Amino acid sequence: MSTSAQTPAPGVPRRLRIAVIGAGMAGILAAIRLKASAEHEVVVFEKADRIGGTWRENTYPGLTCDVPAHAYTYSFAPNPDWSSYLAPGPEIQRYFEALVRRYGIAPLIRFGCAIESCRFDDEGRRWTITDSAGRQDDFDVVIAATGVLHHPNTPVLPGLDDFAGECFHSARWDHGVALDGRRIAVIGSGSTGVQITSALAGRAARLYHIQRTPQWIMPMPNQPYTDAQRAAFRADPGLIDEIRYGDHYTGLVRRFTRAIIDADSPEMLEIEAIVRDNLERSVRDPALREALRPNYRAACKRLIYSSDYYEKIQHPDVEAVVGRIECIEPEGVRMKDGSLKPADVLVLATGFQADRFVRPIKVSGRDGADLDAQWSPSPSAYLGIALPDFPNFFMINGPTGPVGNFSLIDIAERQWAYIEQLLAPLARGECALVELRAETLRDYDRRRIAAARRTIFASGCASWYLDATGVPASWPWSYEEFVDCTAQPNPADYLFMA
Ligand code: NA7
Repeated sequence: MSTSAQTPAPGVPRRLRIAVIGAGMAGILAAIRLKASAEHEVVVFEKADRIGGTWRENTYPGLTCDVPAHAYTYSFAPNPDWSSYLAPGPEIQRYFEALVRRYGIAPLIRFGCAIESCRFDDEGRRWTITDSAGRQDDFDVVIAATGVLHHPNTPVLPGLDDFAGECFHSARWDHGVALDGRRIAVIGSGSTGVQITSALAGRAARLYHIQRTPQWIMPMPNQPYTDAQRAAFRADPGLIDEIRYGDHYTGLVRRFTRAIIDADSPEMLEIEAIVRDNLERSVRDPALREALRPNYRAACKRLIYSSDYYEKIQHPDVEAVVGRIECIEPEGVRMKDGSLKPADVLVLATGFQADRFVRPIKVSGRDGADLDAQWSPSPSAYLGIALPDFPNFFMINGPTGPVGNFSLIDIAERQWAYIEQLLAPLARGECALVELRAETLRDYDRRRIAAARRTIFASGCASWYLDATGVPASWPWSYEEFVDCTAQPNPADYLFMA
């Protein structure tokens, strides 16, 4: 049995060897789909010893997906058992683990296998993948399903190493550290910092939520599903479809994307009114209310959904600390105003290096093209999927795809269905390589950047949406536009090479 990719013969249908990098939500999707088609040989490389990606790595208290659970679910694997409208992180991890079992894809996964490089061999017209142990393997196609927010951002704060207590990043939660009755400082007010603060309020003896920039909070009730509701979902999957495909949720997504792409739209004004009203109604103390009032527009940073943050921040043992940090001292956090926030535990909810897509894997394409160089100063990929100079190399949830407040699973499924169509001519032997035309990406980027500058993300705030040049890197058009663009590849956008 051959385990390496064969040099393709023109016109002869072939079984492709496909490498999928990453066994998170996107990699599992690709593996399930490829296994179901049974057409190709698939190897999934996973650097950890478990599947799950972001849901494996993030285990912090309060972790909840802010997309409704029934929409954050593969279309082909609805889950009647979600415990609540918004699912807790561990439940999502269990969902993926159950699917890996149900679809029998574990045997396809090489765990503990960190890929160091992917090198395209111009002569053999295949990819050589090398892992950190120096093992090499050849493939016809590489699918990078390496995630979006993956590499923790550790802030540069003077004295951080001298902190006398326990300190860890939110995505590296140390479950050996006691929390109850202790003094805890949480740095960062993105979705993560807000969820952690809400979860620890009332548990910590003293909880400081330290925020350089306060955030707008969109109220989002999170009702648990009752046993009767779950039984009804099981009996009638149409009820699940009503949640995920019905007017309520899809209407929200459509209105939200319209708001994002037109900062002066009625939809945007409605969002602003809701979050302003939430702040006014929920925070009693006028001084605290003003401290928590952002000085930029709603949804400029990724909008935070929470039903209880404002309530929890007013808990007697919790203090919102709005301002800049001077340094970390052994006893706690010293603020620029001179105050010390004494802490036993320091949680860095300081986000991720959002432009690290695929890297640190070293990828070299046709004629030695270097991915790092192509992505300097900032990464982009056509529809978040494909690049010129990197034939047969496709991404799921790659740069410039939609990463707004809606289901990345839906986005990944659409991208995968598009990629499958690009694989088809390879499998039929009509060509050996499919590669995006350079002009396709150039034209896309020209239009994308112009549109991105008009989105709410560019309305004057710092956020992980902005690339190194200050341009929002998220899909800048409507959801419907994404659906249209990914429905079918336009052959004119690609080179199909023998
Ligand atoms: P985010 O949304 O990137 O938030 C990171 C937070 O950390 C944000 O409040 C930052 O303040 C703060 N930060 C970062 N560096 C520092 C320093 N040096 N000092 C003080 N504060 C700092 O990350 P999350 O993990 O909350 O959420 C990421 C996504 O995960 C989320 O959007 C969902 O898609 C899921 P800043 O606002 O820059 O002043």
